[in-house]
Amino acid sequence: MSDMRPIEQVDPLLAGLIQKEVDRQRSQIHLIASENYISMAMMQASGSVLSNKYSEGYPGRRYYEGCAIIDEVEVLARERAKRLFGAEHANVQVHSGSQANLAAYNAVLEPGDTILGMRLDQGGHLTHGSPVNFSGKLFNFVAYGVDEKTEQIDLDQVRALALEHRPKMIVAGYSAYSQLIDWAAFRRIADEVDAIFLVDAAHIIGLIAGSAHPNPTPHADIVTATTHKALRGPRGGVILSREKFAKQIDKAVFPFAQGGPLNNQIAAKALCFELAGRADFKTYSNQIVRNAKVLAGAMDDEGLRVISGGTENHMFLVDLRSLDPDLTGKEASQFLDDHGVTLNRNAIPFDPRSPFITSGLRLGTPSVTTAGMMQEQMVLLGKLIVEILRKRIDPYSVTLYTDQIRELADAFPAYPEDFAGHA
Ligand code: DSN
Repeated sequence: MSDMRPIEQVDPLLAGLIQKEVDRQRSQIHLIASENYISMAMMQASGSVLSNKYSEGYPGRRYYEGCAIIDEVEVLARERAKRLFGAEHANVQVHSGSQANLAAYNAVLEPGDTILGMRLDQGGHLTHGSPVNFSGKLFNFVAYGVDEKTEQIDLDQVRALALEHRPKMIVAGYSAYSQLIDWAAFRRIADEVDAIFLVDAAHIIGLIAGSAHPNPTPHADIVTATTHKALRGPRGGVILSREKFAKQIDKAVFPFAQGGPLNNQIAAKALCFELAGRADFKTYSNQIVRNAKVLAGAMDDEGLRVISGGTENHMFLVDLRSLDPDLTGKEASQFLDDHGVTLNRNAIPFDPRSPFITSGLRLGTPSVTTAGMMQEQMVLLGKLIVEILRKRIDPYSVTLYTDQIRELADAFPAYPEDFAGHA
């Protein structure tokens, strides 16, 4: 029989590290826009015996025996994803967002083909053409950006670049952009140049599930996403597509990009799509957006400039130079992490500083909303963050503000006090 002793007995060193991470997650306020807290049921699905099974192939067409139940789990996940987003096809085997993009590009393009995508330093993602990533090495990326004045996507520029370069694919959907995206306008541009329209919805997929953001699925040929951000599921990816691309997408995931699927994660995705279709998830995702708006407004009121004038989704960027021309994203994010608030530095549009230093911070509200914080807490949090940064060389003031941060974290913990950090 398998060893059924708890991890605390089998490997106290590792169990101790997991416990330390729970303590960190409980004691800090988390504003990293791509993170969230998973539930006990999600941990149980993700940590289940489904991890034991190899099942290369797809339901009904496997290379291993004993896959009948695994087939049911994968079909359940696929059907729930299709219903949730109104998609014709869903691939739930893809391990991550980056691999979703790797598979999706290779499903419908040839190496060397031109793709039009957003610049990484203005909100795009590593897989949208970075020269150090497979995307930039395998494909010829042409980049669009935001307008310098509005800091919002300039659709005229997107159209002009599309007409000039005739890309085979146009990519929309970003990692650091806080405005709504006009899916129909992108579709029109893609149709004009006969390009495939791919939406990378990794960041906003949870909002889409809860109807807090317009759904790109009716407009896009392919939608790639992750399941662990605002969607509050396990770490993993999903690809939604039109039926006509289904076979190509599936082949590009397995056998092109991956081997055996992570069946435990697929089970957790099935749970995630079920939960995200329930009424309380709609309330949750709308609250994420409300919290982001209030947090951005509170920081703006304190004199910290919010990029593009505000947010319509779960995140926003701030320009630290509006507080202090010498303050960098690196210094600010490290200082805040040391004083109870975890977030990430982020390049802002037309940032003169390097991506490792930056002039901005990115803030997102999925985690604090899961913890139960509402508008009232966002007003306080926004004010405290700005004050901590403004008074960072005054230890007495910083201590007063940090005490309030700690009180807020204690009042809205990520997990119960006695939780060991695993199912
Ligand atoms: N690393 C994720 C993010 O923070 O946006 C995207 O892959």
